[in-house]
Amino acid sequence: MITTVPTQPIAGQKPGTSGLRKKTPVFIGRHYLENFTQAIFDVVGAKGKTFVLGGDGRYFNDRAAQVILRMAAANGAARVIVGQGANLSTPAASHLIRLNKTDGGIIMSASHNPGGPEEDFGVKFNMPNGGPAPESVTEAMFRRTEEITEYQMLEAQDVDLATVGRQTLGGMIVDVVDPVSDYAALMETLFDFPALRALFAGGFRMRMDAMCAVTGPYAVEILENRLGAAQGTVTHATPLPDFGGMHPDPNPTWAHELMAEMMGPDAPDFGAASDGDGDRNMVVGRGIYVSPSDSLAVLAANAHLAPGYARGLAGVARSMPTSAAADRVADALGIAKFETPTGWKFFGNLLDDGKVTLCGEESFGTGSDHVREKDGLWAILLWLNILAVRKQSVADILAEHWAKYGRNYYSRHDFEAIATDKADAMITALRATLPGLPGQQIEGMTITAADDFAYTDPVDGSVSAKQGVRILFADGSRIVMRLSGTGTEGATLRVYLERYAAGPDGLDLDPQEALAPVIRAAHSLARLTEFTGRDAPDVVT
Ligand code: VG1
Ligand code: CO
Repeated sequence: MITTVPTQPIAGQKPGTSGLRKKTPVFIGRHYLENFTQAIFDVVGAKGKTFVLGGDGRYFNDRAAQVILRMAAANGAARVIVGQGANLSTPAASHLIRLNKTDGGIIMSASHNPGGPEEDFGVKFNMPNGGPAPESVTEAMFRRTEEITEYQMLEAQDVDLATVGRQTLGGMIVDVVDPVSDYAALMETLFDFPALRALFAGGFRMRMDAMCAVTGPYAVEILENRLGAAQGTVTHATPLPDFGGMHPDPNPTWAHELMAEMMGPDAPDFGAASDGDGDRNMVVGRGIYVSPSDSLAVLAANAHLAPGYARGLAGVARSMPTSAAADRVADALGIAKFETPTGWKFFGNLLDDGKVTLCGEESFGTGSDHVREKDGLWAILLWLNILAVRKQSVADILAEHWAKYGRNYYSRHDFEAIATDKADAMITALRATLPGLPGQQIEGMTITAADDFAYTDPVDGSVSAKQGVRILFADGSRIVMRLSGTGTEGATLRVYLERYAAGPDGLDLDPQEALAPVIRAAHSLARLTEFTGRDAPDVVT
């Protein structure tokens, strides 16, 4: 029984950096999820196709899955592969899309944003390559939501998503699969599991904070069950619809329990955390935090120590606001390097085309060509593999890295929930000043270039403009400013700060101290307090 339900466009269904994210009550609102889902199927086509479906387990995930399944069946899809309980980490969903050669997948997630009846929800579409839909596709979906008049819905009972196995829904096959097993098998092909088992058997201690989000079952299976890490290594391991009230954003502010333990007297050898949907990671050594930009650089320099990357890397890509630490490694290795706009969708073509093997963002995202999403647990396993081979502490590995390449001091300052008009006014005013900046002196530094980053995809030639304001200095320092595209309330201003120290002296400063002149320059050039009323950031990473 397929019903054609009349509807009308709902304003604002425009996907941002990573899918459509809104407050949960908005998503639960009449026709909201249905309109967007129909727009997805109208753009990519559903008839006879196979999709993957899963989410990060947040509030409304289970209900949304039933709606999407009924709509997929009504739109003529042949088969949907669903993670048990409607759960799949984002990297696991990307893997299932590729493994089963499906026509794409729908991921229900608002990633690192809090979950719950009054918090955030999100939906995004991933392409047959396993990666987030590019801008041309998300734009088409948005346009479709602006003209939609009806959607297709199958009248049927709920599918049993608790039980692994095959069912039918109307004429469509629904395969409920274990969310972990295929992903864990992929990890076994990339990393030296016997060496990692030996590491843990030798007394290596680790803490993994899954933050009550989707990674828990993956981390328990891989770290504790397969690699023999002590029971209880993974904390907050049970995914909860409201993430237990945690803010599942793996940074020093929100993963403060992990940070306290790693900086404390009985710190284990290695600490890690992941986000709501399992694509982000934070890595911490005993007494030392690893900035995501440094993590990407260290992984690039050492990836060949893991079996999956023993042949070396084709190239490395980083998002523009990410520090240039990885570039220095690429140059030393003589491999290609790329600088893309923020968001994993921009890495897809480079990975598909074999131009790069590793990618990373300053926002705790690292990944490789094994899937088409960033992958938190993958990054943690690569670090473990490197630690197992090098038999050094995280602190020693970082110190050696900086001694060899110099150190890109780096920090991101987030100013959250600014009134959108104020944030827009500040960026507009800043843009207007850019042409006059080169040659000017500020805080004893000379500005050499200032622009609004535009990216031409080297594979398909598509152009993405206005991806962030950059101000570059003669000494290699840099300021980047952009507005977040994942928030659901007001505007979040991200200020990215970088300063290079070649060494051998001055490699051990506190990043905030090392960056102090750059921070002052950023505030002054953007007239940040004047426009926003803020003088201190809400979150510093
Ligand atoms: C943020 C990060 C960006 C990341 C995106 C999605 O976007 O800065 O690097 O790709 O989140 O990550 P924005 O537009 O808010 O700066 V996730 O783990 O939220 O899917
Ligand atoms: Co995420």
